[in-house]
Amino acid sequence: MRIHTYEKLWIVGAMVLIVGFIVTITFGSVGLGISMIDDEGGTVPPDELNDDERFGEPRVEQVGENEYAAYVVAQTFSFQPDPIEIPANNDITFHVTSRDVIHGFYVPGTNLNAMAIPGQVAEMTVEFDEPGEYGLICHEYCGSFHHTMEGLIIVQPEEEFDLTELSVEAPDTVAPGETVTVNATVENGQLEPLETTVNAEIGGQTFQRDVTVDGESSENMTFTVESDQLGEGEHDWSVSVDDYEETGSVEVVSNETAETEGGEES
Ligand SMILES: [Cu+2]
Repeated sequence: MRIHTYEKLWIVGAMVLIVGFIVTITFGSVGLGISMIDDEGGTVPPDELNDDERFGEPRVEQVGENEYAAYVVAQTFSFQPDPIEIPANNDITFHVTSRDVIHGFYVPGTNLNAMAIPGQVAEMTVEFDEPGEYGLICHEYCGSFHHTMEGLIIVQPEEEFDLTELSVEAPDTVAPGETVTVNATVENGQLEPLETTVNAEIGGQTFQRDVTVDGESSENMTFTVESDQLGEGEHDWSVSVDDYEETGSVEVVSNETAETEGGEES
């Protein structure tokens, strides 16, 4: 059978087009690593978010080596937590839900894009290669201040990222003869132990303590100074660990003043 030259050309052209379509569609669905959000995240009753294990405290936590989870709650008209701090070059799985109405969760310039639906949890895993600040916007109309609803994702260089928290308890006033007790708690949210040094200063007296905080736990430490050594008046204190610092002041007041103040309070 003889096929006309033009017909051959059209057959070949049509074949090339068909193969081209298949390659394009396959590459777009597999090659780019873009995935659709399914219902794997499950459900959560929106009126019970405060008691929920995942969303009661919106946060970022480490779930494995180079793997983190970010639990995000959208509500009129903000995102929690804000900012969302994550390390670069790690797998971050965002779990996003809404407390009230439908919101959007979109990081412009990326394919991080989901709807935050009350009752539903959207799950998506991404990796940020470039440290920096990324804006987060709501792109589903959610009410009169929808246009103001935004958040921030801070991607820190991997080696600078930590999940350390410092909290300090100190008295506002002490009477002469009493001890000034400053309690500090260092929390390590990461899985690896944290070896660091806690520096404290109370009214010019300095303390330095090396601590090792196990993964996902915390260490308490106490710093004390006799108020007689400080003398009457106001004295500054500070406690610091790595880049975190808490400061305040304690006043040593004579007994009469302390009693009067106590009386006013009760
Ligand atoms: Cu909105």
